[in-house]
Amino acid sequence: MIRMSPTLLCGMLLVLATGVRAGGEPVEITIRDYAFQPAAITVPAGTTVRWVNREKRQYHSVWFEALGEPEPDYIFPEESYERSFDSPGEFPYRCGPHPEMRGMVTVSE
Ligand SMILES: [Cu+2]
Repeated sequence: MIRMSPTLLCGMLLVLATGVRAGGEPVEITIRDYAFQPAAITVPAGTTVRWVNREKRQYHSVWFEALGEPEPDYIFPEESYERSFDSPGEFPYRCGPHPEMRGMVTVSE
């Protein structure tokens, strides 16, 4: 039986409750039923976000069109796309093939 201090335990629970902090594992967004889930997230600067396609068959893309970038490759079921956010701001994105699929990443200080 491993004993843990209450402080350590609280810290671990906080991490579980708030998601992964900057510099840790990527924060994950699920793509399913033609939607980004959750569609809006707020992360601290320096966070990597990973979108994972959990559809059975449908491909999608994660396109930060407003940044003037070309659409990236489609991600097929069980594939993923990652992007790091180093500067604070609001970063809207959409799916290329499905313009009604939209999301927002808000990066805090
Ligand atoms: Cu799509």
